[in-house]
Amino acid sequence: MKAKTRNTRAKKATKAANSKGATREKTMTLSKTGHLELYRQMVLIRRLEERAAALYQEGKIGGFLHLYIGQEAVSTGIVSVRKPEDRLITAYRDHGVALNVGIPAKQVMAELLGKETGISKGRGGSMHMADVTKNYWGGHAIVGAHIPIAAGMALGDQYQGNKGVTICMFGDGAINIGFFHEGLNLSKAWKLPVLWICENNQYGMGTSVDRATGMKEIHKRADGYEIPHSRLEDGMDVMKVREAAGKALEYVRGGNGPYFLEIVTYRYQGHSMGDPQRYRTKDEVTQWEKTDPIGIYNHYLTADKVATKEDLAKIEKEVDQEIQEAVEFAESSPEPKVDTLYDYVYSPEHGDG
Ligand SMILES: Cc1ncc(C[n+]2csc(CCOP(=O)(O)OP(=O)(O)O)c2C)c(N)n1
Ligand SMILES: [Mg+2]
Repeated sequence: MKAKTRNTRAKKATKAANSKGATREKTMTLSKTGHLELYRQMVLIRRLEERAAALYQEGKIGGFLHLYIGQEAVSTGIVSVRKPEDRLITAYRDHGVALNVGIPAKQVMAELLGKETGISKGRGGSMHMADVTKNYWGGHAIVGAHIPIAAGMALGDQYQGNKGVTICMFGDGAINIGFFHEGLNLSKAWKLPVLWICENNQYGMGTSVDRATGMKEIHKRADGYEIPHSRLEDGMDVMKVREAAGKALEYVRGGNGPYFLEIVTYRYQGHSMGDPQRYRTKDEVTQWEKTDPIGIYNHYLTADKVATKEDLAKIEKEVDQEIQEAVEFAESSPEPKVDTLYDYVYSPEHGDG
């Protein structure tokens, strides 16, 4: 991806919103520092992934690489209302969440390059980033398979009387998988403290939600389990995500059992690298680019006089520097040694030694 395309998407959205004089209802209050931090995280995700895409083209990243570009407001808004005791688990489009929870960019980048210094010591790659010290339980490649794991973690917390709740994020493609129904059913039957979040980015690989799912509004699936639910139409606005996730978390924290939140969003890049994207039109992508989460947030922050253009430009510059350092760190880091192949692998044959 060329540097030119990367900046224009966000800038176009800002410009369009500026010229329309777009306004919005102020939702939750947040300090200037808080707003700038959310902006920084979204820019960090985007810039890291843009560099990752380029490194992939150079053959420095192997395997799968699923980019989160376009969806930054979702994970950023959710993580901003999460408490440290809340467990978080997601699917394979996980770089955004990894950065939001505070895994340093250099460890994320090193993991993408399969280096020993990566957050999963180079064994996980793009789809398997986790850091249990941050209560972040990964990064899961099998569609929907982490849903019962989330139910299990919530059961563990309930059993032990812990106060945290479990936040489980998954894509629209996970809702027709058996795991989904098993997990949701048990969460209701056992009144588990879990927040189910479906990131509806309109596609599961090359299949649109309309073609794969009979029900138009995914959140209504939760009715089948008598789990309360809602849908956020504008998942491109980080403050709206923050508000919706905040309310849903309050419900779950109140000991009321599970809640289901659908967040509508869009991914600008293909499913993984090398996706010819024949399943959608350029026009459709352009329409969604008008609400680019970074561009729109940039507009609101300056229009509402929360931040100046200079404040935001300074953040972007700092992020560019951070990404540059992350790339240098990752490229100069060692590969895992071959004789450590069985380390961190549970196998009765090899024991745990
Ligand atoms: C059980 C299972 N079946 C099929 C696949 C292949 N697969 C990988 S991603 C994907 C689509 C998932 O779409 P969605 O849940 O909407 O996530 P998104 O890619 O949109 O973030 C599929 C079918 C898989 N990884 N696991
Ligand atoms: Mg999807």
